[in-house]
This record gives sequence, C-alpha cells and structure tokens, in this order.
Amino acid sequence: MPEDRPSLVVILGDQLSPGMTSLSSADKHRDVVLMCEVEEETSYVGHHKQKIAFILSAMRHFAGELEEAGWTVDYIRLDDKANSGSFTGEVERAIKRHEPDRIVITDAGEYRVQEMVDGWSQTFEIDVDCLPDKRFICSKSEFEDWAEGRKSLRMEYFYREMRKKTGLLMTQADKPAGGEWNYDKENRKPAGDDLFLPKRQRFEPDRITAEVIEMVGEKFANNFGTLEEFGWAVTRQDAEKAFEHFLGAAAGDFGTYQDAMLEGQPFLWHSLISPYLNVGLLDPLDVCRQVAEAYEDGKIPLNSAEGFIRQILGWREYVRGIYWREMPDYRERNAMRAQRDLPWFYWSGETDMACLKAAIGQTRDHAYAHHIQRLMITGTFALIYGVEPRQVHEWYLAVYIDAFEWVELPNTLGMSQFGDGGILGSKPYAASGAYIDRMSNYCDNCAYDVKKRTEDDACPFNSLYWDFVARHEKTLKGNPRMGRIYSNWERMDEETQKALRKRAKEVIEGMG
Ligand code: FAD
Ligand code: DLZ
Ligand code: SF4
Repeated sequence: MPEDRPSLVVILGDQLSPGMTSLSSADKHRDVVLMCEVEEETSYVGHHKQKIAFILSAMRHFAGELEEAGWTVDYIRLDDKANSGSFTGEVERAIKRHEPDRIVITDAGEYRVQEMVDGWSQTFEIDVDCLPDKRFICSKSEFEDWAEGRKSLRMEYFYREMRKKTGLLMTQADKPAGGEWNYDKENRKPAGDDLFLPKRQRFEPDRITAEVIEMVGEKFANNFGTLEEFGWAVTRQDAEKAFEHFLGAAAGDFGTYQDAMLEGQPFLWHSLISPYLNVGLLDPLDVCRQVAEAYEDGKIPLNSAEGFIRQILGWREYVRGIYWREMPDYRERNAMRAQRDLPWFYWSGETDMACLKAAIGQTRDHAYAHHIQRLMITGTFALIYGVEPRQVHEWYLAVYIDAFEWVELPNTLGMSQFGDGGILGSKPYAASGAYIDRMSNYCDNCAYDVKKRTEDDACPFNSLYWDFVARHEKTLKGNPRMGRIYSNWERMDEETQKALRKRAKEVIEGMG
C-alpha cells in the first residue's frame, strides 16, 4: 500500500533547524530522516579541523534533538563500515533500507550539492520534492526580481528593500530609524589596547563533541588548524546562549569598533555567530529582531544595531542572491587575470609581516578571523600580490568555521579579489600599509616599517599596492572611484615609480 511507505527526509549538515521546510512537509510518525557524515563533504577542500568537528558534532546533536521530538533518524557516521562516502551513495543505501515512496529535501546551500540532489530523481527513479529554504529572508526569485534590469546591483539598495520588507529599524511613517539608512561613518574607530574588551563565552566540549574531536584529530591530522581551543556551541541552546551573551556584553560597541584590529585580540566586539547562522542553530531574522528590540529598549545605540542588522539582513542575504544568480561560472572568474600561487605562509603562518602572522595565526587556532581581517589583511595582500582567485577562494573555504560556498565565494572572489570585475564592489579593496596602521596596532611590532616604501625593510603592502595600481592601469584607470589614486601615481616622479616596482618585484620573488 503506497500510503504506508515512508518518505525519506534528507537533512544536510547545514540544515540543522527544526523548522526546515523538508521536516514541516513530513510526518514524524511515518517518515524517516536521513543524516549522513560523508567523506566527500569532509574532503572537497582541506577543511580546518575545527570546522569538521563543529559540523559533525552539531549534526549529531541535532539528530538527538529530532529523536527527542519523536522523529526516526537514520544517522550514518563517518566511520560506519558500510558508509559509501557520498550523499548520493548514502541515499541509494537508504532507499534500499526504507523503500520510501519519495525523497523530501530542502534546497541545498551549495551549487555543487544541489547538482547532486537534482540527479536523484532520475538515478533512483523516485519522486524528489525539493523545497525552498525559508530560513533566508529573501527568496531566490525575490532577489532575481530585484536584480532584473538593474545596471548595478549595489548592496545598499537591496538592503533598503529588506528593511522595508521586514520593518526592522523603520519608523511608523516607513522611514529609517534615526533618519539615515546607514551609520557606517560612525563605525570606523580604531580600538586602543587600554579599552575594556568583552570576555568571550566558550563552551566546554561534552561527550559527543569530545568523541568527534578525537576522531577528527586522528582522521584529519594533516588538515590545517588546531583543535585545542575548540569552544564553539554545537547545540541550539548553547548557540542562543552565545548570542545572548553577545547582546549583553558586546553588541553596544559592535558598530563603533567594527573595523578595528588589535594584536592578540581575535574577537573584539564581534558576535561570532556566523557558524550558528550558517548551519541553522540560529535564525537570521530572529537575531535581527532581537537586536532591533535592544535598540528600541535603549540598551544599544543605533549605529551598532543598524551596523549589525545590515550585515545579516543586507550582506548575508545579498551575497546569497548573487551566488545563485551568477553560478556556476562565477567560481571560474578572474577579471584581474591574477595568476600567482597563494604564498605558502597562508598555511604555515610563517611570515615576518605582523598583520598577516596575526590573522593567519588566529585562523589556525580558532578557525575565525573577523571581517576586516579577512578583507583588508589576508584578502588585500592576495589581491595586490596577484594570487589566482580560485586559490584564494579555496583557502577561505577551507580555513573558516563558517565557510560555505554560497557565502564565502561572493565575499572572496567578488568583494575581496574583484574577480567578478565589479558586481559586488565598485572598486577593488587594494590598500597600502597605511590602512592597517590606522585601524590596528600590528605595525608597532612588525619587522617591516609601514612608513617606508622602497627600502629593504619597507612594508611589503606599500610597494605591492602601487605595483597593483600600475599593473592594472588599463582596466582600472577609467573607474571613477580610482581617479584620485591614478592622479597620485602619475604625480610621482619616474624614479620613485621605478623604485616602487623594483621593490614589489623583490617582495614577490622573495615569496615565490
Ligand atoms: P559579525 O561581525 O559579528 O557580523 C554579524 C553577522 O553578519 C555574521 O555572523 C554574518 O552572518 C553576517 N555578515 C557579516 N558580514 C558579512 C558578509 N560580508 N557576508 C555575509 N554575511 C556577513 N561569512 C561567512 O559566514 N562565511 C564565510 O565563508 C565568509 N567568508 C568571507 C570571506 C571574505 C574574504 C570576507 C571578506 C568575508 C567573509 N565572510 C564570510 C563575511 C564575514 O567576514 C563573516 O561573516 C564574519 O567575519 C563572521 O564573524 P562574526 O559572526 O563575528 O560576524
Ligand atoms: C562542510 C560539511 C562537512 C565537513 N561534512 C558534512 C557531512 O559529513 N555531512 C553533511 O551532511 N554535510 C557536511 N558538510 C556540509 C556540506 O558540505 C554542504 O555544505 C551542505 O550540504 C550545503 O550544501
Ligand atoms: Fe602589516 Fe606592513 Fe604593518 Fe607590518 S608594517 S604589520 S606588514 S601593514
């Protein structure tokens, strides 16, 4: 009798929310949930050890949460003997075990995985109901409608639409709270090391996490990163605690010091919630609402509330829209024709450049760096050095705990490497050492001198920056936002220009 046959509900590693559309459309008394840890996913890039441990432990905890709620969960562990190693292989085995009448799944977050899902109906001759992911505030088709016919897809305009749609930080007269849409001009303060910094919450690994950590330590011993500092939440309850802690201890100064960097302080006033949002332990709209409420209750200032909400309601939704609009060839773009290999120190952390050493060192220890470190240190260096964007993309996808291609790729290839030629940003984030010196204290203890440009101990960012400007004159000179930079370059005497390019060549050769 067909009605007695269960549906097979497939839950992927970043779909750990009880409100998934796949679960809502199934019957917990009849259907079977399939969750699987598979080799293909743990190795499509050399993920940071903490990223693998986080995802597998969060998956195991979520399976427990579902079972407690009355679901039957068929959970496949990485070390199960019969594990085929891929989603498709595990779905095939599960079909044999449960003889379902259909597969139900929510859209995959990544193009690569969605392609697999799209093949299942034909491969297994079974109905596959693939449902939209309603955790996002803007659906794929809504983004397409917004983007259609626009000459430029600037985030700021998309963000305003999202503010209107959700009513977040809007007055009753449908105007932005405080009269402005964006308070970024108040959010560029460097932090002094005498400032009181919020202490960050750490979650002691429980039995399940400890077991996963041990397995990852053995099986992925050669992957990038350490496991000792693992203190991430792996359950919804703890992720909520982490967010509450941020709201009470750090959100007030989030905006003001959003772009600041300090030696030895990896977290500053950031929320550290991206991994929880990305796997589904926290809900994006819910956290935005809580921040808006904190502002309305007078607990945090508007520049912080707006800055925070913009990152999630604006940037996070926007990059997802761009990803699905531009894939699959987005991954291959290289508008700046950059061809160099990623310097080895991105993996080893062994460099005399204090800013890069700090950003890479904390990435190794915590699988985390905040936005400005990702954009203006590791990102800018790769850009002005001329690293092939695919290699930069693979590095970011591997080393950060929150890295899923839909959010990582537009940020890396688009925003940070200008590889898409200007869909995401109106100009490349190229900068000399002066920016890092203004926003951090890294230069105080660096082997290089940030004020020098051409000498042997000159900050490498300085010559590489001007070399980048000179190399890309043809492509970038016409960009209105680059006009002043090219005037400065042209005002330099020929000797200085030559010395800068010579020093850049030496820097590049020294790292090759
Ligand atoms: P906070 O500074 O506290 O910000 C709050 C939240 O806003 C974040 O948790 C995140 O969900 C969201 N957010 C902030 N900026 C962005 C952004 N540019 N795009 C999308 N969401 C944003 N974010 C990821 O989640 N995964 C990635 O793989 C990723 N790769 C990046 C690669 C590069 C080169 C750059 C420049 C940025 C990348 N980001 C990525 C965006 C951002 O750096 C991280 O979301 C942020 O650092 C996470 O730390 P947090 O939770 O403390 O963020
Ligand atoms: C990133 C990741 C890792 C390391 N391991 C698994 C896994 O074993 N099982 C799983 O279901 N998902 C894993 N993921 C997440 C997926 O690679 C992928 O990002 C999502 O399925 C989104 O498409
Ligand atoms: Fe980085 Fe240059 Fe400052 Fe050294 S001097 S920390 S390399 S910006």
